[in-house]
Amino acid sequence: MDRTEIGRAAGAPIFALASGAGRAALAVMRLSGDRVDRILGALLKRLPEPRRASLRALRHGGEVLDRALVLWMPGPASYTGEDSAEFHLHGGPAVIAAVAEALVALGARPAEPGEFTRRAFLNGRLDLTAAEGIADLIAAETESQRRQALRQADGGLAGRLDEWTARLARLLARQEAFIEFEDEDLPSDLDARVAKDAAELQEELAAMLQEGARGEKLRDGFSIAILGAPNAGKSSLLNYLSGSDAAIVSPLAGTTRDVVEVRLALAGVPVTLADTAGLRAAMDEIEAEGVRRALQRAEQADFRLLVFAADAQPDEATLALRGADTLAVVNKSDLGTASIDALPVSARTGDGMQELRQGLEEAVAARAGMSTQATLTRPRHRAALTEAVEWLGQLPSAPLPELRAEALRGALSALGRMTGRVDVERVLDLVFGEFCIGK
Ligand SMILES: Nc1nc2c(ncn2[C@@H]2O[C@H](COP(=O)(O)OP(=O)(O)OP(=O)(O)O)[C@@H](O)[C@H]2O)c(=O)[nH]1
Ligand SMILES: [Mg+2]
Repeated sequence: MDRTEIGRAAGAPIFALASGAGRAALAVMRLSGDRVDRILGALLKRLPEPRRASLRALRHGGEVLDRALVLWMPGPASYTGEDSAEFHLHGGPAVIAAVAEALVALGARPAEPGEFTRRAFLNGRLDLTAAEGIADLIAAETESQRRQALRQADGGLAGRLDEWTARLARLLARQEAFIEFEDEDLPSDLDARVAKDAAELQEELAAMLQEGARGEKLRDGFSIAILGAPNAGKSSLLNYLSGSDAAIVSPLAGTTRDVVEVRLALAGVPVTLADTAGLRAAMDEIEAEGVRRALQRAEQADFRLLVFAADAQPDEATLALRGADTLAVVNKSDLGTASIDALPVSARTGDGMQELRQGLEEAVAARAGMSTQATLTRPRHRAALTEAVEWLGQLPSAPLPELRAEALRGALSALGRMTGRVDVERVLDLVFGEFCIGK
């Protein structure tokens, strides 16, 4: 859709309950768009002082609907950039319904999901990555998620992207100058310098792609599958680690059939820990399906905890899963010593469990979590950045200066898509600024 088109349609007054549904002490109703001043005027008789909380009676149809704290925030210095207002109502459903009805009668309509933030973006109040940061902040479950989301909402990612965009734009400016003023006395190595700087930039972007995997995992959560022979104590370990009774434990081999999941935080990252059916030649169809699901989980998980038992020979099926992204333990260390080199633990006595938890935390921390700088958090970012890196990768082999400029332009617009700001004007400013063309 055309940006200006949405922008124009965005002016209609919208409202929504900003607080959760259900009975609560307070309910926050939010209103934004043109004519908000008139709607407020109709409900309150006169507008309150801007940006000051005032306790006012909301009146409609000759009746007082509620006595509420009212905030009047004229645009453009509001969240959406439009004229906005907030009512802190009493939180009963009837109050909310009455105020909503009055707002509709006065010409506002219920907002669609994300519509306030969408308007904020269209009005230049925030970029796309900051908008995503706000969504992530609302969904954040752990401290690290909250920090990452807040950093992104505050423009941390956009800031890094802006820096690269500016550097790319300067490169493009130099490349364009080289094309335009080839006959004039520009430094002769200009073209080569552009190529060298572009290669440096490409390396930095590629490094961000690498570290971005951590940010994405922190946002989406990390998955660990517990695998091993029947009776090795997988379910006991899951219960111990999660401090719950989520999985059934029994001395019968083949107890667990379904995948049993628990959620816990390790190293500040939300982790899904999955207990699976013991790996063996199944006794019946149901168990066979359980083993199939266990192996599928082993493949999908970000990390695997392999469980052997001190009182049994290591089994081939579990041994076969050893490799990268795995940690092996020998459970039931209270019953004997291991015949395999792996961390001894006991779900019964708790021996080695602290080391196990630490090992898992380290594994998670190495693969997911906060980066020192704002980083990628979504597949959308990864796709755009990958494209930018690919464009820059084409530069060294591009035979003509025009094609090199084309590659730089491609990289610029890929980066611009991430923030939603493809700022051609600024690129032109740089072109004309840096070279004092016409001097
Ligand atoms: N002595 C001892 N027994 C344990 C330990 N951990 C688990 N067990 C016992 O081993 C048996 C099997 O434990 P589970 O946790 O059900 O084993 P599992 O690997 O989930 O087994 P399946 O679901 O059948 O694949 C139970 O009787 C547990 O009480 C341990 O550290 N020491
Ligand atoms: Mg089990």
